[in-house]
Amino acid sequence: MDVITLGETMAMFSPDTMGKMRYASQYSRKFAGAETNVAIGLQRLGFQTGWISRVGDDEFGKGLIHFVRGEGVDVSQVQADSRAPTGLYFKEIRHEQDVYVYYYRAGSAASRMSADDIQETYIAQTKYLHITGITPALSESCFQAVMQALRFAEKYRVPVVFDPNIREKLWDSKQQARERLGQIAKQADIILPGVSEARYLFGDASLEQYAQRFMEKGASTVILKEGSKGAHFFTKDSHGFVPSYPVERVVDPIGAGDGFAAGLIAGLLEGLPLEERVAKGNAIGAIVTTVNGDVEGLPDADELARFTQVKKGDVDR
Ligand code: KDG
Repeated sequence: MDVITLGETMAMFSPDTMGKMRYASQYSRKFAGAETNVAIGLQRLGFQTGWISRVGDDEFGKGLIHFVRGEGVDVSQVQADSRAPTGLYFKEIRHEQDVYVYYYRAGSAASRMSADDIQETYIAQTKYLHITGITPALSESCFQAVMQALRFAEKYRVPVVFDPNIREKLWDSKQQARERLGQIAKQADIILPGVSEARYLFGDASLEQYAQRFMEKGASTVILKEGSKGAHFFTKDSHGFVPSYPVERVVDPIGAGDGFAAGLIAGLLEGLPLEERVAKGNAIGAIVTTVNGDVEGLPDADELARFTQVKKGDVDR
């Protein structure tokens, strides 16, 4: 397996019209979750991924597993839990730059994941473990599941890619978020926070200081993302900035960070230099924003190559 990830995927309801949610009467049902967004992004680029989770033993859970399996992700470590429902989430697109999410996921099947759900042999055979800061925020047992996966990763020297993905709505307090995300960061090799997330964790400081704080915890590479502008990278002996690709129209920005993570990890697996990995992340993040849905825009290798060539002016449209 190239990459294993663990977390919650939900039935997602995207309004068919823009504006306040109270007026939205028609929705398109999709499926989304940061971790499977990354796994699906990698599958589309030709990599092998696996996902650890729980879904409700209900119609949404069944549909969700079909969908993720259909994208080629290994779902052998996903359990159907008859004691809790599949989580839901609704989007409110007031306009393309002003998008809100509402969760109906408290007590969901995925929030009942625990350390016992993590199989040592499954983690032992992967090239990378991908962790987001969403999973540990779901419940105490989910936090323990993440810590167990990290212990196995350490035992088998599996490098960890950590995206803090801070969801304030899911944490009990800022202090809890800071402590727990800090604990996870200590086990991570590559950390991908947004600049605003670094500020949330460490307060006001320079980009160099944020990178330094993460590296003091043990990370070898820190990528500080600045949305549509691009991303800054830092290692012990290098740093730089890779601008993103402008897009004509942002349709739905949610999922861009997961697209970035998929591109960056793909670049790692391909052995690309760091700058090119970041550029690949930027490109996929940009493409994702042009399509409605969190995974619908994730490109395959040909689409990705065409996007970057068009942006460089190398081909006609
Ligand atoms: O990163 C996109 C995710 O936010 C979305 O797919 C849903 O996993 C999700 C979450 O917890 O917000």
